[in-house]
Amino acid sequence: MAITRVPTTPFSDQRPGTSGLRKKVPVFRQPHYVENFIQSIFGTVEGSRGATLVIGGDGRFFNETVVQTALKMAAANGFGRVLVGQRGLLSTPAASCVIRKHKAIGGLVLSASHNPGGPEGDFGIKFNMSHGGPAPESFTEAVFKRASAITEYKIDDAPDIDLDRIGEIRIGDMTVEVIDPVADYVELMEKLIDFEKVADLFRSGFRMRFDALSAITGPYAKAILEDRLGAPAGTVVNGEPKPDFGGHHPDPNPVHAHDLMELMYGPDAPDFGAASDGDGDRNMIVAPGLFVTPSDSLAILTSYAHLAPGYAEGLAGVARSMPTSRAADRVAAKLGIKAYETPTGWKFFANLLDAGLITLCGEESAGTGSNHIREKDGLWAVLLWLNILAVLKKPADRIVRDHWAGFGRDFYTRHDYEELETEAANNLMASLRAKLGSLPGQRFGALTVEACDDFSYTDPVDHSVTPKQGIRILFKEDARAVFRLSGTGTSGATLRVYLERFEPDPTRHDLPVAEVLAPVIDAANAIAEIAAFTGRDEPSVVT
Ligand code: G16
Repeated sequence: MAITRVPTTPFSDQRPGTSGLRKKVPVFRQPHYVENFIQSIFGTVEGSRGATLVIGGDGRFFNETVVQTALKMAAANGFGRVLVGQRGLLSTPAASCVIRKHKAIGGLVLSASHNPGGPEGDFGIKFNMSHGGPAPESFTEAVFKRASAITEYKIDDAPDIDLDRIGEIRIGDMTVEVIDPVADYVELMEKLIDFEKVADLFRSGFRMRFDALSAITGPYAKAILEDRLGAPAGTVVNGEPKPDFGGHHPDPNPVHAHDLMELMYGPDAPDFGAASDGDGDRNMIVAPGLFVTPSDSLAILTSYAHLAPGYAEGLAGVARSMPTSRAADRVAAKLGIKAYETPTGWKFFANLLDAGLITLCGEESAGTGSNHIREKDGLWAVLLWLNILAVLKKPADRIVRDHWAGFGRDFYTRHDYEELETEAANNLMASLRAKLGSLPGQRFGALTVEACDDFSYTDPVDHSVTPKQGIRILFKEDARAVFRLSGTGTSGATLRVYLERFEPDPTRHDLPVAEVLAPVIDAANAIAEIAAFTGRDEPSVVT
């Protein structure tokens, strides 16, 4: 077997976004497209000669093809050993866990997360560092620079390997170990969560539904919930990962996980409902008759994490992305721990976790995690909830309402305007930025602007500055609107508008979300002139 140097020319669109390079499958299928990007990553990784690399993905269409290519390129680029999930599978949190446990130099994670799959769907490639988390912007920019000037890539001309069989095989001088994608992850969960208490909960007749949306978490959820914790067979639904997610849009929110919502709001709702996304890092929590916003979920987990063995000593601090509601900050204040506010993107949590400044972190986009890995972790969040439910012995909806009664409720919604003309979206943001100086003091309907800015983040650990991370508008009436453009979309631009209002009065906590937020929505629409810039009267998705 020989190493081939293949001449190539750059593609101009290989700049990674919020979470790696995400594009439509046909874009990735262009000749040399995948190879160029992987070569640019391998060229950027320092110390790769002889090192261990992890490779795996969420099983979406094109996953195995890219795994085979990546293996041959890893061999040609001098890696010593690759750990690859059986059938090329590894959930994103499991990849992070495997990288850390086996002290790998990093990992290639193949996923477009919650975006739809299939031949016309989305695909993605990202690199995670040795701490198990997504590469920082300094790394991804270096990858982009290389990709923009690439002239050749290296690949071993070995045949495809058998990814079905667990065990070792060689490609050139490199060892490939096909591993059970679930085992290391289960072992880690056992250390953090009181499996005995959760098993007792299921023995007592507790009923739950976990909807894996035909994506990667199915095998993990079955192994843990049904096989280890004794939940009845059938607790996990849509548990077989499919290349097109069975036509599901694997985004665990009330819109896309509608079957789960219907069940949980119906007459025979089980005690607890949960879902995860395409690559297993997101989670959705639903109590009977009550969707728990990711922002509230982070706050509640922050309140009660100490009930699980992994967090029995308490939390060092908590972090949330800027557009996430401030619910967790209120809990942090009560606990006497520090709360951090980061830009959108899991990578910003890594420094805080590595420095021991925080133990938990989370985002409004259905991501919650802790210092156990350096990715958000959907199933872990569900297990921590189960641990808390098992100890508190209170219904999930009661826990949420008690939380609101104690801390106040942050009414929250997000409006997404998808597939906008990129220029129109950029113009809207530019116009908003230009207005910032004149907004304070202005009244929009029932609300008055108190302050506004374009969020800029200074990392408390390495002091790097990340500017322009979203426009924040604070209203005097304890409400907030945030505007930013998504960094994970694959066609056109997506405008995200995050809307929230704090309500301390418990007698108002059961008001409909739409009613409480109507003045904030009106003010946000007026300030950003959304209809004028985009031609849209309604958002495409409301969560
Ligand atoms: C990724 C990032 C998250 C971010 C989310 C949405 O999640 O890891 O930190 O909140 O994208 O980003 P955007 O608003 O830019 O689309 P995932 O689950 O897609 O990897």
